[in-house]
Amino acid sequence: MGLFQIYEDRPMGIDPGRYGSALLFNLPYPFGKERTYLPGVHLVASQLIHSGVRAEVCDLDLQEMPNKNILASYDNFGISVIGPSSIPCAISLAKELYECTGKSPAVGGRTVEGLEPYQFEKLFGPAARQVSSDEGTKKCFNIPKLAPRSRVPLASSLKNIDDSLMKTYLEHEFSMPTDFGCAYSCRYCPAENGARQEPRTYDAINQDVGYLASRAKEFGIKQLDIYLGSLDLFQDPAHLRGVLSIAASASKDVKFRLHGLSCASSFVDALEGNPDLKDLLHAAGFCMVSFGIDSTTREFMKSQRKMHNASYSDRALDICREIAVTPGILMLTGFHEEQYCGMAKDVFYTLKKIATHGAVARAYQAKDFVPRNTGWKIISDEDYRNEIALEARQKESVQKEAGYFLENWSELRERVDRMLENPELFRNIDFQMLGTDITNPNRMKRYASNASYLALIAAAELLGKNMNYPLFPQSSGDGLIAKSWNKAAKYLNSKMAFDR
Ligand code: B12
Repeated sequence: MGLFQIYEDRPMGIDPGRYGSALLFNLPYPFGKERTYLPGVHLVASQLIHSGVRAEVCDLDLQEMPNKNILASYDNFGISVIGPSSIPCAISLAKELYECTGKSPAVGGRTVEGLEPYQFEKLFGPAARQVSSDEGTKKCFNIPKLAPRSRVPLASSLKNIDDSLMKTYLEHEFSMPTDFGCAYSCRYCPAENGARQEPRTYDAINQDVGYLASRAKEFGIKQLDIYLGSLDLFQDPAHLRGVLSIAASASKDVKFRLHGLSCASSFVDALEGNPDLKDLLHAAGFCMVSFGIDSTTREFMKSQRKMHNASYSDRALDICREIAVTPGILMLTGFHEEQYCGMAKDVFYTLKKIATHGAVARAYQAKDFVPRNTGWKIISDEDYRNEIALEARQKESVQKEAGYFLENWSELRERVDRMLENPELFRNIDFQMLGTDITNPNRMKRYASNASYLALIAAAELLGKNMNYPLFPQSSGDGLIAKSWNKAAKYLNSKMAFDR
């Protein structure tokens, strides 16, 4: 049966292939080991399919690069970049595709959206086209309309995956979007934020859950481990209720283990305002929620525009204990404004909650500036910097939030330029990476934040409650010591578990 006979909800009502063909690439894990994770770029492929492009996905983690003849049969190429650490690999793939086919691939994803056009040009040259919006996608793939991301089922693209690969994906954790964006705008966050969440339609979610459950049944897989890819899962309790109901009714065929991320305040408000949610969470197989706690210091949370405070964090963890859902504590250390005692407090807080609430530690090393966050934009975009400088003169809160970047932008710009000169250094702004002089210019604070990051991971590991592992940075030097260090770092990084 053809794809479009099953999925009648064809937003555009267009013949598949009317606008040619495209091959989209999922980049391999950037730190030298194989990763099995259903690529998120299937969502873009589904959008293109529903817009009339015959789109397919090549997962370079698990599949070979197609040969020249196969590549030549596609009209267009796309590359999705999930994080800054994948930039070096995206550049070499774009160049390879361009040299092999003469076609410059479209490169998109949240990281790429955060690069200024001059930065993209410097990194990719003429070998690639930057995609920063739906308009850009339409232009690159020559389509008059793009099917909306919230309406397309992932299943439209998943159906093109061969059976053995599909089985492998379903045997591992994978992500499924439930909504897009986030109403809050935490200062360091590089995600899509600052506007109301856009829910995915129940129809699209229903089709996906049904499809995934039926494939799992066919392969004899009893349980699906799904990361509900929302930036704040409990922000819209009514929508979440709908999502959970779909999972609960499909769980006759296959057991679900669902988990997701939430702001502590959204979680508390949702659970206290909707007491029925607890039973629905259990019926759907929801077992873990991670909170972006990030700090225990009030001043710091305010300067980051975090919505929760210490009492929300405590209450969220208490509720988890009451309803028997495992809490994950995302703890970022190493922001420029953090104080030494604050770092120590964060480590103790996490360890205490491991002991009292069965929490799991998810430690990260903060990066003040990454493509798409406020810090990066102030450093890189002069007009934006001037706008913020004007606001900062009028409002004390803006001065508190942005002052560091406004005062130090030229020193920080030199660091960004170093990354543009040597793209390998983009690996150093991965959130698992130990801080370096690029990311943490203050030497003493860098040592302290690296020490607290490692201490938290080591202690949580000993308690059997650790989820993340550290990565070792690349040196920008070219002497013998730097080269040997880079080799050793690459080896160690390939032994670390990848970020989930
Ligand atoms: C699932 C997920 C993962 C999975 C990725 C699995 C995979 N291979 O696909 C895992 C768990 C492995 C992961 C890891 C990381 N992730 Co992640 N992840 C997500 C999550 C939840 C969903 C991303 C997704 O697949 N969406 C589906 C895609 C297609 O949609 P989208 O990203 O919104 O993209 C839209 C547009 O950008 C555009 N688009 C995207 N790609 C392309 C490509 C082309 C050609 C075109 C035309 C358009 C286009 O179309 C989409 C809209 O329709 C988001 C949070 C969120 N809810 O958005 C974070 C997110 C993308 N992750 C993020 C980060 C930072 C990471 C890490 C780098 C963390 C770290 N250690 O530092 C790691 C490492 C990744 C790596 N380098 O390999 C950041 C990215 C921020 C940024 N500006 O760079 C996000 C936004 C989370 C956040 N709050 O900051 N992640």
